Amino acid sequence: MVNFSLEGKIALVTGASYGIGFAIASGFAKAGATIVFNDIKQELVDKGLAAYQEAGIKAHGYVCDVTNEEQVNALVAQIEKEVGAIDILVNNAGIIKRIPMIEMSAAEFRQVIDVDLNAPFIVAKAVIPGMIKKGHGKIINICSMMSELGRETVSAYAAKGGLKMLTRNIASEYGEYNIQCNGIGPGYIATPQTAPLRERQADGSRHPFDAFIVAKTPAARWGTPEDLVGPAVFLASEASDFVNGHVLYVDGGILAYIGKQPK
Ligand code: NAP
Ligand code: GCO
Repeated sequence: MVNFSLEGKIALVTGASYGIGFAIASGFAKAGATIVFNDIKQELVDKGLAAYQEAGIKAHGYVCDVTNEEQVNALVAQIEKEVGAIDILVNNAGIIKRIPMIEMSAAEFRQVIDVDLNAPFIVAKAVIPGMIKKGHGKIINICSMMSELGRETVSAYAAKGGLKMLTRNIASEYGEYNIQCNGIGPGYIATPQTAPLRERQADGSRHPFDAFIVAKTPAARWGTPEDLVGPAVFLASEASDFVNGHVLYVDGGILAYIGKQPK
């Protein structure tokens, strides 16, 4: 019998007060997991706790900046004490800066790399010893179309290409401890992060980028955070115990598609 259940598992989803992280954590809870999440500010954690409660989910929320190794180590120790050792980690917290590369400061570039690549390293490093002790663990890194593709203004999001390779490195180094590390590469998903790309124009028409994405996606729509739930539950469950170092693109077909032919 294939086992997709997360019953009895403890899952830490970073930056999961809303958006993709919230949807994945909520899906994990429905599959039986105990949910722990963090966010960078108390007000976001409070907002998240209220949203989980409204969804009928008992979640544990903590303030923690995932780029800060000391804070992350303290968070993991606190979770182990108050909730239990972590079985599933989703490195979801992320940022993007849309700035033409020659106008971007090195400090801005570093900030994106810090949250989107250094932080998954820091958090994974903190939870792996507990997973080794338990004899199993699942790490899911939230990658991107930009793990494979380039586009104007998002040079620092190259971090997501690095995150794909970090995924393969963790899988290579800790697979023998029954730890599977995989990525999910979301396509274009309607969340606050992508809201500026979907804003209506002054004349009420669609943002040109919005129309571009719908045309570029065989599914002919933006994804929703809920589209990521099934793939995430699969990668967190025993059903994927021999899947390691893979990035599962959940993109409505973008990466498979050459684009619409001109009329
Ligand atoms: P989002 O709406 O911006 O949510 C990300 C969360 O992470 C926010 O709560 C954010 O807090 C938090 N965060 C940022 N920096 C942090 C830090 N240093 N420590 C702790 N938490 C921090 O993003 P989303 O669209 O749901 O995206 C979630 C993940 O998917 C990100 O890694 C993103 O890059 C990735 N992704 C998104 C899309 C998409 O189309 N939306 C596609 C592919 C990949 P603040 O609100 O304060 O920033
Ligand atoms: C952008 C977008 C993307 C998406 C996503 C695609 O400006 O191109 O924000 O980077 O958020 O990561 O997978």
